[in-house]
Amino acid sequence: MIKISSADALLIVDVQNDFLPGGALAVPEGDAVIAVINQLMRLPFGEIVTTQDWHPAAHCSFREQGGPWPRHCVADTSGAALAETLDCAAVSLELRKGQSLSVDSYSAFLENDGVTRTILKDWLHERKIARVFVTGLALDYCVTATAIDAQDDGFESVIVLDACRGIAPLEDAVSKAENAGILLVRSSDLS
Ligand code: VGL
Ligand code: ZN
Repeated sequence: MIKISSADALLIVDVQNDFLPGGALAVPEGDAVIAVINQLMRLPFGEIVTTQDWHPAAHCSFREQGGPWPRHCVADTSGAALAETLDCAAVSLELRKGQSLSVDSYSAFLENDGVTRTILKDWLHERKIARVFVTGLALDYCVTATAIDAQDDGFESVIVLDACRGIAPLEDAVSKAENAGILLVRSSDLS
């Protein structure tokens, strides 16, 4: 068992309509994370953070701009909104990322250029957070990138596997996270 305390933060990555079944970049079973995350939010985390992929309409990651993805999570559209059934009452920070036209940001800490930081590291440090539990979508992109950068930024970093779903098969993301030294747990391990 892992006891959650006020020095722990729950990071809820990109649980947005476009990543749910029927969305523009649907993650298989993406909606299955919502109930698990709602349950996790009852634990005594010091901070709970949601992130949102929040792209301009002509973002570099979109296929029509030569990028790898269909158009998704365009700022201020319903696809970019958080899942309606996600219980956001206890969320203390809503972080939006991927807003620059020419650089994507899978991680909630660091853009894909490897140098541009978001506010998240300082924000968590100011609030005395030592450990982060990362959940959400997609496990093999934004979740793993966020967990690895959290660790690089000096936080203890844990992925809650059953609170995540990925685009590719689970094994690839799991071995990448394990190789990076990230602890993988299940939500039933937390109390
Ligand atoms: C994501 C691909 C493109 C994610 C975001 O949230 O994992 N994946 N943009
Ligand atoms: Zn994106």
